[in-house]
Amino acid sequence: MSKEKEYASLTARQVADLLTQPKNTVILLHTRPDGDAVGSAVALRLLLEALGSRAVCVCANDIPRREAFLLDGVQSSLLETAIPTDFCVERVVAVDTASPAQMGALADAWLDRVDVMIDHHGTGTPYADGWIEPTASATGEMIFMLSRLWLADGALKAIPPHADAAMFTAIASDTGGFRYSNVTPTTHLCAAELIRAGVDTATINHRLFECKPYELMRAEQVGFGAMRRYFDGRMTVVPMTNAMKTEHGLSDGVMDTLVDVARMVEGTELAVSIRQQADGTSFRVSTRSNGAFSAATLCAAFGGGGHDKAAGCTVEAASLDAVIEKLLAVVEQMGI
Ligand SMILES: [Mn+2]
Repeated sequence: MSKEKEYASLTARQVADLLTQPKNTVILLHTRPDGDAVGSAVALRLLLEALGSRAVCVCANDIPRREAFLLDGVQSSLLETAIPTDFCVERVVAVDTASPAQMGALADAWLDRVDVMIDHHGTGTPYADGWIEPTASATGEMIFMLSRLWLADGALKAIPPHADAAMFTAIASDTGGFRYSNVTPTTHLCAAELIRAGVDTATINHRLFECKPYELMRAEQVGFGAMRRYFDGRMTVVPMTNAMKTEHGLSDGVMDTLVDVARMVEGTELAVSIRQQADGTSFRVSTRSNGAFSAATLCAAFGGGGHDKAAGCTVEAASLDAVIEKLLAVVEQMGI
């Protein structure tokens, strides 16, 4: 019988002291990395380097295009190949990664080697000693706290400017530009200090929230054109079939925001995007709830999962209409 391991719950001060010791450090971040994961990892890398360590950020997936500027001048890729051949790993820190599953393909080789986890998700499965702070809006807010502890105790004379920019990016990403309910007075105080330190927040906000690749906007346009509404507009569906992709020359890499298009329509309680997969008979369904409707319960009916506000599943069906029919039956049963 395997026994559940007990992990120590660390404070910011303890983590700060631990990481002050110079060591070759691998910083792990979760699969399909977002701005908080990448920003936190890059900021921590630069801070550890300023403290005398060598450090490298590693993820199961390479960096998304929107966050690519964070790696500029830091390292060329997030993949394991980014670890220099002469790098003898002495310490492993995981950031923004709540559970082993979130490590993706890296879990096999790295999970048991994690020394410290730094994360703000309160609902994960701990896999190492760590500092877990569910009141922090973003892991970036926690890295900010570490950076200012090091500044206050003299371990650091200055914060590398790119580290400050990366922390701001992390916090702005996870708060949707300081708009979500996870924003606290502390979040704004962190941002204020980062602005004072000289972070170019306007440029970062533009990159994160006001600019999209042309092809992605084309995909949104095509999806918007095929939008369907049900239950007096309380459910909004944006479909993307293989025929639509072919006709408009769209690749699968630009489909992630379709559900956000559906979500923006006034009166929408449940937003759904349905993307036909290459095999033709499986459809990837992403759902978002704007209100009390549970996206997780809907997707669980099809073997998927997620949170009440955001969930996903894959539905097998002969056509788009058949998928919608299946979804409508469950939504009607749940009540919307
Ligand atoms: Mn996060």
